[in-house]
Amino acid sequence: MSQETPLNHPYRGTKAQACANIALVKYWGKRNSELNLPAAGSLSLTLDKLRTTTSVYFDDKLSDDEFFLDDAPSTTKRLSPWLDIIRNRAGITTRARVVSNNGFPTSSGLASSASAFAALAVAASHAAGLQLSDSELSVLARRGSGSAARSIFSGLVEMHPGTEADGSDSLATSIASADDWQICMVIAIVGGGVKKSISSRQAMDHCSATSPLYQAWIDSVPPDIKSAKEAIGQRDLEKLGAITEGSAMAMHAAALASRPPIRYWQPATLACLNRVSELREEGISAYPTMDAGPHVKVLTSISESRRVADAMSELSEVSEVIISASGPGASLIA
Ligand code: 2P0
Repeated sequence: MSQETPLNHPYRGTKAQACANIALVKYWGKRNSELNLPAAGSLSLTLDKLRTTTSVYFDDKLSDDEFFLDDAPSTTKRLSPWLDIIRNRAGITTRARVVSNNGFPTSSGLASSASAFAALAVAASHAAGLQLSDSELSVLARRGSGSAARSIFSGLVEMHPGTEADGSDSLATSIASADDWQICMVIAIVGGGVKKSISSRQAMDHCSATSPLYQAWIDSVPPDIKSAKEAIGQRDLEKLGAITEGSAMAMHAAALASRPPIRYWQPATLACLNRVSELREEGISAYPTMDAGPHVKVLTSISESRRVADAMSELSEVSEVIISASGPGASLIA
């Protein structure tokens, strides 16, 4: 059989899946908005339970890209410019039909753009006839969403800010796969997973432009990544947890100091954080983190995760609790 190239067989439909990830050392700020280059590195845990499945089909009959998200037609405003990167690279102009489904609330601080663009990078590149390495997929996913670069990989992952002007070295690498060290995240959803009032993209730009704490936040990232990698090397959950909690609080402190402030916290958020502190006093390894939303995610061990989840479930303001172990990297499924 002759080798398939974008010219002789570009229009297959393909399906991929990717897991969301939660940062233990956060990404919050860009050095270049157009190429979506982060101002600093980050470090994350890919989560088995938060999965996105995406199909991409390049179709000659389409005059525009089409996007269906969780069974409803959705805007292609962010999707089409990103697909143009793939089309340019593959030398095609064909429009695509993209069908994506999340098994968890979208745009509510549960990192749906991370799994979305990671799954899309795998499915769309393959559908366009490109064969890309994981590093190339990570660069491509980053153009859609900074956190998506990390979801290409399993388990514990480092995002490198890179130094090249074109962003070719701004990509993620694996630190320890899900098989190397199984740890767990308990996600307490508060407010029923409602959509957030300000996107992380707008929020981090506003924070970098107005927060007097922004530079201090950026300066805190490299030492946190270094310490987190040492903790991972030593399989030291207590040390990794302390960095996780500190990084989230530093990011939110910078966001809160923006003018006007960016405040994702709800009363239920504080109730969760207080309960996590109590769990620690009871001897449980439980370390909270928060993203661009009111939910609280708790880093813990597999053996202690049920106890942490039960404690979160008992809080009246918590509407749902998800326990997730470390998950796999993005992959083609059809
Ligand atoms: C993170 N977040 O490290 C941080 C912590 C939210 C809080 O990455 O503008 O959707 O698309 O690159 O990846 C969410 O930001 O931002 C995020 P863009 P993204 O997970």
